[in-house]
Amino acid sequence: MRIFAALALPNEPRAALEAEINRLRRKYSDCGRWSQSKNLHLTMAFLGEATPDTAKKIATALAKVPQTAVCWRFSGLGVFSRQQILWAGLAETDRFNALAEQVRSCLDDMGQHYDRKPFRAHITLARQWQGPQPQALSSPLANYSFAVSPVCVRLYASERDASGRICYRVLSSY
Ligand code: 2AM
Repeated sequence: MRIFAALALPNEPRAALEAEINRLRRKYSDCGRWSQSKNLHLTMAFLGEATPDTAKKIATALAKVPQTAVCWRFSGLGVFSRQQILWAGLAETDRFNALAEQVRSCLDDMGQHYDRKPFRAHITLARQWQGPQPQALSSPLANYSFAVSPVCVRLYASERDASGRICYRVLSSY
């Protein structure tokens, strides 16, 4: 299976992103493939193919990452042009960077390979993005503020449902 470690979103920021996706979709419906609300997450490390046994070991190791709390304030929208991804950025990146470093060093300690691309705290809103660049997309996201909440790191498997749509199955959370 294809696995990755990610943060699940608390309800309020998830609802804000869902509203933002719906708002953008009304204007740019054909410009990309929009994320489903239930799939929204913040990837900490993408591990790729792994056996169920390895996934279990990784889940056990990740459970040792100290618990912390973060503020899910958004900075606005961004685009990774090469990957054609429209994303929402997090404002308080230090906390997320530190957490990604802990998750990644935990994987390093167990000799587990993962995608080494530098971490950038973002949540994918649409893939195959053909729409405007972010400067042209004004967004209310940066105006919202949410309470600080405990993070929930999860190990997910990326799968396809019966109709071929991507869905993410939680393998573990702590
Ligand atoms: P994203 O973080 O930009 O959304 C499952 O595929 C998740 O892992 C997605 O959220 C995806 O992109 C992220 N991811 C990071 N590196 C990846 C890679 N090399 N291949 C596939 N997905 C990757």
